[in-house]
Amino acid sequence: MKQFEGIYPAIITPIDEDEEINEKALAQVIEKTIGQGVSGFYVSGSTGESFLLRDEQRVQLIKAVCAIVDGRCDVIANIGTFSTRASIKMANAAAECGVTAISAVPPFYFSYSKREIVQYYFDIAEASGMPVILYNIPKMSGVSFGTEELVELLAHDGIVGVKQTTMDLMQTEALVRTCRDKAVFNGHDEILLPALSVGVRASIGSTFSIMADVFVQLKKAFDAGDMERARYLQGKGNGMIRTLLEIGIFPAIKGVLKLQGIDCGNCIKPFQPLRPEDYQKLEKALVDLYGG
Ligand code: SI3
Repeated sequence: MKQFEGIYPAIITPIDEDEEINEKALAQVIEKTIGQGVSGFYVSGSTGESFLLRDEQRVQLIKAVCAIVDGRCDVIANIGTFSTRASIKMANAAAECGVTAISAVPPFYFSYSKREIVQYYFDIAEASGMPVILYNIPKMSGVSFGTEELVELLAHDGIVGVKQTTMDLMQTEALVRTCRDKAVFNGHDEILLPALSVGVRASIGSTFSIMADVFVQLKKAFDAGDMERARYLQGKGNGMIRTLLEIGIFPAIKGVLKLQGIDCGNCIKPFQPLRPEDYQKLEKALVDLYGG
């Protein structure tokens, strides 16, 4: 079974003024982060504003990322949509683009039973034949998985891992210990170091698009047993994350990329463009992170 290890940016979706995908800026973000040592990309996720994109835009995005990456590292595509049939269609399209694995948020809006959600994942895995990574993000999806439910899902041969966008490190630790042949991804960048300490080996996160180098170095320091440096780097990253969260994480990430010289446009409306005072805060956070 494939081993996933390292830092995976949950990549933003650069757009132009008509809210169409800007593939040139996408390539710039990908090249910058590959140069910083990332292991792959998570595309069409929350950070990618997937639920604000049209279906054909999501496929265009996945195709473009696979073409730019061109086999140099992994590509994981979130194909989750509102219905099983539509998710399978998106999974098959992602498979044709050449992704390494697919991932799916649980179906939301209607309050499905756990039996329906479990079957949703089994149907996607069986119909697509692709390795599936569960996307556990209770705060946004409104679906809270219990540890036993995740273990039951992970027992399926086609389900190869779970992305834990939750602060529940007790659950993450239990999954790492119980499901040894599965990949447990950390999903909150601000707790990468504690997640590594409970045995996690890979992390998917939105802020890696702007500071992958910090987190690649953090993991290296942890692996080398240099806890002082690992803590220092987590603290550095968290300083930036605090500012991003205060402003609004996804628009703020695009704002930082603009300050770093890659114009990815705004987020899709109803997200609002940043204000001059937001850019001032981001400039200061960048100086605190990398120096002036
Ligand atoms: O699908 C995705 O785009 C992600 O992987 C999102 C990722 O888990 C982020 N979660 C949310 C809710 O934004 C984190 O990277 C998060 O932005 C970061 O830890 C700051 O809280």
